[in-house]
Amino acid sequence: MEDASEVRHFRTLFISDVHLGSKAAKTDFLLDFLRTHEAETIILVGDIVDGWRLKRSWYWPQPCNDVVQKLLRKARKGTRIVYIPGNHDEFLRDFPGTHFGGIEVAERMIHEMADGKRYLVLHGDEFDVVVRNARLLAYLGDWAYDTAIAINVMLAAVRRKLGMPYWSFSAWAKLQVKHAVNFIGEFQRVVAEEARRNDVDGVICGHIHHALMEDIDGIHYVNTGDWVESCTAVAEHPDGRLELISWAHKISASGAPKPVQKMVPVMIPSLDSAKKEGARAA
Ligand SMILES: [Mn+2]
Repeated sequence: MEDASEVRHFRTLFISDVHLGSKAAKTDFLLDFLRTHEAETIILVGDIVDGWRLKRSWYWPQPCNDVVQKLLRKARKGTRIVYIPGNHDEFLRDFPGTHFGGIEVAERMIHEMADGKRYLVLHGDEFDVVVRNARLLAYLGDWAYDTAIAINVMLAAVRRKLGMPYWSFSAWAKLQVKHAVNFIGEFQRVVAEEARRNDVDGVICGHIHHALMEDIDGIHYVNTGDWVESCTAVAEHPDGRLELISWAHKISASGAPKPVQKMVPVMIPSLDSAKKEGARAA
């Protein structure tokens, strides 16, 4: 039998959508995961800190510090850590190429697996506009696709400068459950298409809180999931093989640390405020 406390060693770990600073963040699960998983490289694939949530009301209990300290300690001990910002921690997008505490910040990156396969790594929020207007853009053609992405990036920057929150898929999905399933499928297709444009074998992203490893039209689509509900991460073995790890399942099976918050079906931390503000928040 495998000992639950045994430390597993990987070449790379990919983690996204932790939403530190929101009450929904499952920090205890993540701390347990970080204690029992080591890697040469850890890539944080966005929405690690929920900056928009923190702007509204400060919620930063000790476990949030513990997660940050744990990551910084790993960096000090020689783990390479790359932080790719998402829409919730987009304040970091003003600092591409910088380092803090040994952690590199990058907007996106190409990661080469041990077996030579190349993966585009990005958070994924830049495709929201394309996904929401998929039908119209398909009708208008390629130029509209590129223009829509460019406009989305520009608008996001303007909104950021004005202190306005970014449009949130999760908040929107909660209110438009019927369209959410289509959105997820369309998101996966659009992200896979972006990988193809970049001439890589696969793509690793987060954002939609749906962990998945699947072949989409010849592109290996990998979504790391989240630490708000599903508690999932993606690990690269020394031979380049990828594994989707679900840590909530492991913990409930071994009866180890109990989560502080009870499991509630909340996709995003800022839903209540999003509702108040008419679904445009976070
Ligand atoms: Mn996101």
